[in-house]
Amino acid sequence: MENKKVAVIMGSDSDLPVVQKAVNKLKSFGIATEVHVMSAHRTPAQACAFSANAKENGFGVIIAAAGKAAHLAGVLAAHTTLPVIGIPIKSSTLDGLDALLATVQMPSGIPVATVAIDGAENAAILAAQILGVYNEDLASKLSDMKAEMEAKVLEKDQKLQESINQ
Ligand code: C2R
Repeated sequence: MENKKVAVIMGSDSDLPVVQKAVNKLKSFGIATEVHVMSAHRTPAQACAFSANAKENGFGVIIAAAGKAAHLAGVLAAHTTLPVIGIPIKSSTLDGLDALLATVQMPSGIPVATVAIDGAENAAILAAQILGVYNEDLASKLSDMKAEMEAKVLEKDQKLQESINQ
């Protein structure tokens, strides 16, 4: 089966400092990634066309990051059958709660898998897990990542026990 790409779309270049973490994580898994600024509000025609053609252009998952009145992920999801993962960005006086609710509260029929406010790394891991269903190499990288995480926590616990029992 051909390796699918992940599209990372952000509503503004001001979102990049957060979105970069998703891009870095996807790269660490060796996933081919395209990154764009597109907006459901400011470039609606481009955003809709990108999403409508994404499957045929070799993408397997779309990640959409936006702050404030974050309609981007929902609008992209409306134009494709690919899974869409939304990252609500903390970019306003409302600390990202506005973007969280706009992203997560999708009407029935058009799901957006929403991660935490600024949860870019988890968006990348979730995208990798989706692609990993049909990609054993990727699934094994994800298993390695979990094993590494487990080893780190066990080491921290070990150190904690040593300092507490001194
Ligand atoms: P600017 O910094 O460019 O003013 O953008 C962006 O994601 C950004 O967080 C401020 C915020 O507006 C968001 N934005 C959206 C959409 N387009 C841009 N929520 C959209 O289409 O949903």
